Amino acid sequence: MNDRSLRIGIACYPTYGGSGIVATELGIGLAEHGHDVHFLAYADLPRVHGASRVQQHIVEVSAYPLFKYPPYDLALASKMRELLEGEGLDILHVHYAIPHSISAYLALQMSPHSKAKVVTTLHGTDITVVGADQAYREVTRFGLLHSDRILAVSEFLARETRETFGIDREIVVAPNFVDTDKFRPGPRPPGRPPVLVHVSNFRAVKRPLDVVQAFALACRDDATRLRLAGDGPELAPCLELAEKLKVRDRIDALGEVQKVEEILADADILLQPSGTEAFGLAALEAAACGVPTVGYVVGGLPEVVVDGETGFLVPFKDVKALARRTRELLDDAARLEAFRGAARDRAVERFCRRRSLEQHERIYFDVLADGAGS
Ligand code: GMT
Repeated sequence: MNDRSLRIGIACYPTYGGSGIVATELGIGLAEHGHDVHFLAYADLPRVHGASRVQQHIVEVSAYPLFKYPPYDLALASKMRELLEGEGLDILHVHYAIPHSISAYLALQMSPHSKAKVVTTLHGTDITVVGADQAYREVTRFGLLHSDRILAVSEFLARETRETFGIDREIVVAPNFVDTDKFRPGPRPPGRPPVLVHVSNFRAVKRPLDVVQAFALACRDDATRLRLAGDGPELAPCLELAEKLKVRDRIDALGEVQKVEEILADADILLQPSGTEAFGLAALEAAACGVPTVGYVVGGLPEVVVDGETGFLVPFKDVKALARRTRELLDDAARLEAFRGAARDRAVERFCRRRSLEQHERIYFDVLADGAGS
């Protein structure tokens, strides 16, 4: 591999989970490999504080009475242009198609001397929900077609993208990854009651109400606890449902957790019955901690969780099956142990951080080589 140091711009949403985590962890890793990384986002990215060879640029959107909707995409394009010209970026890697890929296109148009290449990573709802919406469909397609490389976090998402937008270009699968040194199995103190965990932003798409229902069905009369990590609009309804089902006293609502690896390392099973999931980063992080996932067969989740080996995937909306599989695992210590080992091994072999960093560096050097002769 070419070992030249690159100047890489990374645009992302400053979110606690999903694409925000993937983008920031990727950038920090690339900087550790000797590249200079510039993050662009509309708010601070606490994870990058103190990292060397990393700078962050917060995109300010000025208000004006005429603007009912301040144009973030334009402010972002202007900031991107500044970095393309001022820092001489080689790569502009945008995470989540909307509006980042369109802003990148605009920024390149405004920087005629820049030879930077645009890489767009698709994360999920940018294609399956927002991008598929008639209001954004054509502009998303435009952003994709004008990216020099399109990456998707799963085979599922690559397929969905081709079908939704009628694109027959190559889409490279660059799966989510996990730091398997940080996310690792922890000691389960002997004798402590089993612990189920759910980690999400508590939006309807994550179906956390199904988690509470399955917990109530599977663990009606025992001491098993359910930990809910994260916050969002569905959390309060979940706790109301738990009261109604008389399991509230065995549920710990932890709110937004900074060190999710500690929560996962102390759990036995992750309950993750999302309605759609392009990949399922929480399931991967759990696997790295030796925690099997029980969820629905949706989207790219089967690429992360192998049914019957590293977890169980049941038909969508079948809460009874979710509860049954959970109970089965809790009652079969040998099987749970086998799943735990298999989940950890698969995370290390297929989805470790080093492998992903090398894949991204390869993609960057390839795309730069493509453009070198033109
Ligand atoms: O829509 C979300 O859940 C947020 C989104 C994001 O961009 O943060 O998550 C998506 O990206 C993650 C990281 O690539 C994937 O692991 C998630 O599966 C994906 N979520 C969905 O597809 C619903």
